[in-house]
Amino acid sequence: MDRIAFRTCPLCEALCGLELTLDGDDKITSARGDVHDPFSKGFICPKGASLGKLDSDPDKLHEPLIRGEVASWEDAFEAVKVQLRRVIDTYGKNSVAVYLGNPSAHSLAGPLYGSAVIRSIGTRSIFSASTADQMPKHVSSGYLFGDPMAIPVPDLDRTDYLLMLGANPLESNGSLCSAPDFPGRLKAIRKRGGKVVVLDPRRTRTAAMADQHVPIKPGSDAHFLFALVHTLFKEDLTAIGVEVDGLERLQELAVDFTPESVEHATGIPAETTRTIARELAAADTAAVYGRIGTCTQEFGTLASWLVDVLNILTGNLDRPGGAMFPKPAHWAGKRRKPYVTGRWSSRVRGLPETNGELPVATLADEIETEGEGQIKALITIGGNPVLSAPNGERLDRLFAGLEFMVSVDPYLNETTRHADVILPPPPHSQAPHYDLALSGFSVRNYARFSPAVADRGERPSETEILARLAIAGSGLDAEPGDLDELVITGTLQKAVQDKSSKVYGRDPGELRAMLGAPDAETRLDMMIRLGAYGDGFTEGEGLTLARLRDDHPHGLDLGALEPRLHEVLVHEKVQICPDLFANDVVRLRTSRPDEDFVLIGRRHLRSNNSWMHNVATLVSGSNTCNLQLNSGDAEKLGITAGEKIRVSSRVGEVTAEAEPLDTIMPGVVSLPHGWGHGRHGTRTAVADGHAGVSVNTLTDEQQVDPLSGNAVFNGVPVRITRL
Ligand SMILES: Nc1nc2c(c(=O)[nH]1)N[C@H]1C(S)=C(S)[C@@H](COP(=O)(O)OP(=O)(O)OC[C@H]3O[C@@H](n4cnc5c(=O)[nH]c(N)nc54)[C@H](O)[C@@H]3O)O[C@H]1N2
Ligand SMILES: Nc1nc2c(c(=O)[nH]1)N[C@H]1C(S)=C(S)[C@@H](COP(=O)(O)OP(=O)(O)OC[C@H]3O[C@@H](n4cnc5c(=O)[nH]c(N)nc54)[C@H](O)[C@@H]3O)O[C@H]1N2
Ligand code: SF4
Ligand SMILES: [Mo]
Repeated sequence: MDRIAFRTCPLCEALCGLELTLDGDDKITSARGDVHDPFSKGFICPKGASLGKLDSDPDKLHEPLIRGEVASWEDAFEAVKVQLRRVIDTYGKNSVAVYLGNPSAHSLAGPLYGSAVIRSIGTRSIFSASTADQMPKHVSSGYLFGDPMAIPVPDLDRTDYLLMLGANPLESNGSLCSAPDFPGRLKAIRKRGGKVVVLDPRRTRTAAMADQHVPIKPGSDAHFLFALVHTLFKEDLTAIGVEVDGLERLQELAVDFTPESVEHATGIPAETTRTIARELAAADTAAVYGRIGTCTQEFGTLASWLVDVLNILTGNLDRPGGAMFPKPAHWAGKRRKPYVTGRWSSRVRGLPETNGELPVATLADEIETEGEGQIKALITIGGNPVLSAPNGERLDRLFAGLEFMVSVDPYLNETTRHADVILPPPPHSQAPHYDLALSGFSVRNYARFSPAVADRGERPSETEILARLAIAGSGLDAEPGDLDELVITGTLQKAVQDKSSKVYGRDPGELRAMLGAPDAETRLDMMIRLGAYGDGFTEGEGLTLARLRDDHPHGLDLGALEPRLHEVLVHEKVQICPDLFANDVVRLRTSRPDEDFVLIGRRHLRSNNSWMHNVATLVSGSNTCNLQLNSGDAEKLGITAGEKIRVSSRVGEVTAEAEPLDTIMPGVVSLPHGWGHGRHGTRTAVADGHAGVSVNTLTDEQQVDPLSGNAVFNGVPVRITRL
């Protein structure tokens, strides 16, 4: 008998509700948009629609592998324990590295247990996809507001003017801005008479649907944004609505960034820049939004910072229609200590720690360079750095020589083929969902809890796998429930002593008695009850996990975003011009030599980073790994469509088919990331038939944004040659 079940789509940041049909064997036979979800209202994309195929992909692992052989869970965890302890005892804690990949931000397990894995080992060798992604934005918010997680999102549904840089939500469905049906929300801005302006080296589908597309040279956003700041000051167009420190210094820094002075760097005519500054200031409400194009570049932190500087200068920070701070259901109060980076540095290159982690761009150095603290073992959780990190080929070589590697991953892929032990989590149908990471960045306040829609039988959940991994790392004899109990009692004890908490002064034992058995869902229940909309353990009004689950199976709309800077601001005032950033402006001023060609990335609607190319319906048609280049450049070089072209950089070379287009700037070429399949020892039959090449064979791990340590994927110098 078929049945219907509902859950949040876990595949990207858009948080769409899904209506799933399951057959008598609990297999998902169809996935549609959940029309009753108050946030996504039935929106779905081709990836969400493929959840069933992804769930039941025959190449997925169901049981652990120890050196390629199927093993019992017990043996696998025992092997992990023995090997981790051996490496720690021989070489010390920092010799074990942890890499947390993108899906671990989309699961319940990653946010709840990732840190337990790290802490149980006590290692500082912590890496994640964040330093290949949004770390500049965390650093920017950390210094502006004191909290790296206080990232303002554009109030898409109410803004009159959206200035968007380095984002292509028509393909990506949005990032650091969870907005199901992002394309529809953009269209609505225009429909209500607003304006959308997109800065991108390519005329993407997003740029094409906007009112205005301004082509910008890769890596030059900070120049352009500074020229906007300059113009606002020069023409007396500022209208600051929040208290700030550092305004004079900012104004001084902006003095010589005239629109004319940045023309060469950005490729943008001075008049265009001036007009945008004036429009931004004149709009009733406006939001500036920068995403991955502005982060994964040499000046990622400066660009991310200037985005919010503009929101502040135009009076649009923290007001409806501007850039606002979401309030997720699990939000339990302001951060205490103001954020800093560089509390320690990486061993080999001296790169600063950010958010407690080190740049993935230096993972290879830390494995290769001998000495105390050299990485000898690696744990990957939902990550594929061989394809996703800069100079992935170097990691590929080095992973092969590690003394021990364990991966929590459903696939035997480019990265996990090096693992001694693979621990596969159950498919999405068998996992519950609550978006701890992304509901903090959504354009409406919204909460949804989805219980698992199918039974996983004897198989451990991902939360249990990570808990067991943490226990293995600690060397202690414990059960996952012991770990949860520790977290629960610790959290409650802190909460009752916190004056701003709903449970201040209460008896922690009494609160504990109101919760269930120690597990992931009980922890979530605790967070929601302590959270912004929670019942505060009163059993009166307010949210609990059970209420969210039973009364709101399609999700709960908690309203439009409201001004709340005072709730998140850790500093006394917004620090509009932090020293760390001001000092980096020197680097921005020293112009780079012009390169003949620079490489940028791109995303395709039916891909998702490196790991969804094994679903046949997603890898067909236009979802291909072509080298896009400007038609004029192609003509000059005599390159024709479909011709094989060699692309080389300081670190490597690949061969890809040319796709000349008039929608990409001259001097810019583009390859999507996440390809380069078909390697020996993987089990991804469909992906192997659509292998493509890895753009990260070309990207240079020695280039980073120095303030955040973030990888540079855009503006990579390359040479193009005909074969
Ligand atoms: N379909 C699909 N959706 C995804 C993903 C996916 O792989 N596929 N990945 C998910 C993840 S992990 C993330 S982080 C988000 C990212 O979401 P987005 O930030 O929207 O990412 P992209 O679609 O890559 O858009 C980045 C745009 O920046 C442009 N760009 C490149 N360099 C520069 C530059 O120097 N300046 C400016 N102004 N623009 C530049 C590129 O041409 C590109 O159009 O997407 C998520 N959603
Ligand atoms: N050149 C270039 N490189 C990039 C980017 C770019 O724009 N250009 N984008 C960067 C960005 S934004 C990101 S986020 C990173 C992503 O980088 P990573 O996170 O390293 O890579 P993914 O491709 O997302 O790999 C996800 C892995 O998780 C596994 N997985 C899938 N679902 C689950 C699950 O539920 N649980 C667990 N445990 N594992 C699961 C998959 O099998 C796969 O091995 O790539 C970065 N790399
Ligand atoms: S847009 Fe993202 S969340 Fe929505 S269905 Fe597609 S992959 Fe899932
Ligand atoms: Mo990402």
